[in-house]
Amino acid sequence: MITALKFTLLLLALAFAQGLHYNYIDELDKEAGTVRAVQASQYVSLWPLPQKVKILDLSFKLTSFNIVDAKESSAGSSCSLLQDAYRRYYEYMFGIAKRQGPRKSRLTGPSELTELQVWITSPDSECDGYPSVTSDESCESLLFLIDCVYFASFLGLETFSQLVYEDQYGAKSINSTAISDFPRFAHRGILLDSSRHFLPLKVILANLETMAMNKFNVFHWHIVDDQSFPYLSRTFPQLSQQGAYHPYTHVYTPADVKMVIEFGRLRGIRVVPEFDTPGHTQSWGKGQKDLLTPCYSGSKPSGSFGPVNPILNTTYDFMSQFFKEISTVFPDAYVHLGGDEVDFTCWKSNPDIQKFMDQQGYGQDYKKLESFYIQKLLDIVTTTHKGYMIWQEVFDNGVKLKPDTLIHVWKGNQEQYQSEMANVTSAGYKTLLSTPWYLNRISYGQDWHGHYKADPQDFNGTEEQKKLVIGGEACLWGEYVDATNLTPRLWPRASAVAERLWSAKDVTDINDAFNRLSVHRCRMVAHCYDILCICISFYDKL
Ligand code: CP6
Repeated sequence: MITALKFTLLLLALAFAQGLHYNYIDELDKEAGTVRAVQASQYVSLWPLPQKVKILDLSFKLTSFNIVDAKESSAGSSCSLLQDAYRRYYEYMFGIAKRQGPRKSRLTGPSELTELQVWITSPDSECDGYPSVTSDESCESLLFLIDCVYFASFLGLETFSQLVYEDQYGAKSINSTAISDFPRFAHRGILLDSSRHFLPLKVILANLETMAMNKFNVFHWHIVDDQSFPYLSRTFPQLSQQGAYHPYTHVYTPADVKMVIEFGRLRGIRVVPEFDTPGHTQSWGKGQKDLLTPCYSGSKPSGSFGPVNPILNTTYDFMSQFFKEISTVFPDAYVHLGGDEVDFTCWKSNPDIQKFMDQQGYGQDYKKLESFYIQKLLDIVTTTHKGYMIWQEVFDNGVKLKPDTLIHVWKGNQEQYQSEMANVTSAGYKTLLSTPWYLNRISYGQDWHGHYKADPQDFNGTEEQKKLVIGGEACLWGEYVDATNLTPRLWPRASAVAERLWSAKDVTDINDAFNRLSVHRCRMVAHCYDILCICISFYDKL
């Protein structure tokens, strides 16, 4: 449905004849795949690098510049998704201060450019949709015409804005450019962890803004974990009441969650929440009696608790209600169900669990008990009509999975994760990679080189297997990260991952990447102040 919405950005070069446009795209086609932005112009700092770029030494000044709907467009002023994007990118390129009332277009000289027209050729109603893993993100552009599909409009505008530079007199300018662009992988995510440290809403929004600058399209929200439960559930408010660091200030209310989702949608970014069970659930136990397994010390309960208790019916009643709520609050087609790092010590100590193990004939194989739980959970989530993502252990433990399950690889060294990718894809599952992109790990120097070099399709497997790799995620776990150090730890390091997941496989020149990334970093730093403005004004509106 969404892919049907054709989105055309048409930048009118008033002084230029049509003929030039066509010659230009022909030339790009002839050189298919061989054109690289860096060869073309000293002004180019595109990041991530588009698939094909041609930049001529022919520049235009942006004079009395406007981004407007084309007359022919079917989605016009009522499409707030687009209007918001025009406003944002205008302010981003020219600053908020200059925006004082409507600017009049006027006829200009031969090397001036006044309008970016946005032309949509399918129904306006699709402006209300959400991005999905199947959204078409490709864009074609020639000279000053950019032709994208719906959610790709942001990507086209982002690329356009990166092409704008100041000439030697300080005038905003752009060179004649032809671009043919599409992502190498459909799933390009960032994981943020709001449980180990609470992340204020504006930090999350600012991060979504920076993600958009890097063409990331999935925000994996690891929202709760052992340490705290900041998600305010309408069905089970006691979970955050008891489990958050603070019941009012350190929670995400339904309005907050809506805002994150909408802020992402306006940038073509999906929000995939993770509710990780049966491990990593200490904070859940505070507000939900009997959810966790009581651990024993000898024959007596020790007073501490382990993973979710898999042997009680009440556990599954709770999970049914809880995930029913989640499926309505989060519009994305996927939810991440975790399933990693389950510690069996507590289960082993509990006599009721031991009895259950005997009854089921599991012997001492606690992986079977874990699978028993996960299988029931997956059935519950299936009834909510969501697809699911899970960490690799769930696959490793042989849990029966729906064919469209996404398996998230995070463990091991290079050799181990490559063989895991081979195993997962040879079993026919789609997969995404995070192991080389644990950005919470830091070391002295330019450690982005390692992130940049890792390639999610580098493993022994057939072409069919490689196609099952749908992308990857950079993970910023929160044990040592809060609002004060999040931005410099994540950016520009995550940008390396962004280019690996967007650009062609052979874009591997580290020196060239360094030159472009240096400029891109400046752009992100410069935008930082504006990001806060944008986020705060957005925040105040609601
Ligand atoms: N929390 C959860 C974590 C981690 C995982 N799951 C983790 C493990 C190893 C490293 C970093 C983070 N903190 N819930 C693993 C998926 Cl190095």
